[in-house]
Amino acid sequence: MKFFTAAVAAAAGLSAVGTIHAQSLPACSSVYTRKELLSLTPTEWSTVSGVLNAMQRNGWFAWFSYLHTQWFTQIHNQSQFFPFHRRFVYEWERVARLFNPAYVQPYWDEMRDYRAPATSPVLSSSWAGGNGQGTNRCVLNGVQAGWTMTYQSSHCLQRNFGNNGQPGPWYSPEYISSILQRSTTMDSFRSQIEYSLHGIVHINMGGDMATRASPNDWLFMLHHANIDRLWWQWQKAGHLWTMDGRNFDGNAMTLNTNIVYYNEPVRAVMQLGNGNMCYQYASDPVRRRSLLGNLEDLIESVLDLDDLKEWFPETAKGSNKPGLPAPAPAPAPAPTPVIAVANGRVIPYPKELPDSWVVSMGGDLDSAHRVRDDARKFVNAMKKAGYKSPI
Ligand SMILES: [Cu+2]
Repeated sequence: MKFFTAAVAAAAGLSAVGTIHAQSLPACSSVYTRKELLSLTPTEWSTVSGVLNAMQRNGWFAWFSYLHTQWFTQIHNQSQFFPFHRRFVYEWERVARLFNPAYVQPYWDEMRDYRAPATSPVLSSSWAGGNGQGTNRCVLNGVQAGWTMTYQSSHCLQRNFGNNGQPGPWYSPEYISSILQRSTTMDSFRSQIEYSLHGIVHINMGGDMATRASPNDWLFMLHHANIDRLWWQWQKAGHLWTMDGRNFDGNAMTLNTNIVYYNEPVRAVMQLGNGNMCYQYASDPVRRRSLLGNLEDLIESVLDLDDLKEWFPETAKGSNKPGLPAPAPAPAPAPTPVIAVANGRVIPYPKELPDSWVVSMGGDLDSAHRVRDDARKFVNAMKKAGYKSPI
């Protein structure tokens, strides 16, 4: 890609960790901020919904669904997962910004809503809309209400919430934080996220979201922006340039490996705020909401850490707290009530990915089972320690 060679020739920029890094691309001259969906202003939301309607009229939903379907087996279940999806959501946003430069891709803070996702305002008529209705499970409210999708064939946009219309529970912010703290390789981080939060949201929303053509549903972009945000949190916690594991062809994945379809090296998307990745994420809503400033403080304050060291190694170390970095100077979000720990609740077991779905998506059952068992053990350990979550 032209921009990449030019950028490399132009010399290395400052990396996010504050040292000159040979792998850095030049810093962006301006950076826009991806916000949580529910913190958009009415003006921002009308920009977004206007652009989505225009993109639908112009066939972009079909195009992105086609791409995701076409390359499906090469972008999941190995180390292409994070870089491909970062590039893919970025491309969506880039096209959207051609329609209206004010468009910025929002994300869904799915951890906030993990206990009962269907009750989230995100899935209400004011925003992304809710469960499909009738025999065909057509989505009839929200920004895509009554839409007819054209890929792969003409059909209404479908959702079919799992668990008899009551999807979830999903994965607690505490568990996601634990994954961020425990993972030391891209390969382990990727399979932990891919087979926990990533998979359950796809299968639990059902309909188009549970298929290879999931970008038909705009929830895909909200979901993958959140997944991308988690990757970035992990990167910022000492794994900025971490890339390992395997490519789809079995070869080692490196920073020089090309991203599937886009044919740009992985390094081109590694560092937000540099090169073409001129965006950042708004401060973490989980951090704002927790009683003591951040979840690790909370966990530390109410627990004998000896019991939980293996789950929260960084918290146990005391100092730097990856997973929940300091809030970026971002626009003020909608106020969220602080829930006292006294009203905290035991973390529920997350819903599990059905084997049949994992297999039908070409996934790896061993990985899925490993993550399932890990998540169960985590819930047991937190329960045993007497932990009650404020979220
Ligand atoms: Cu995907």
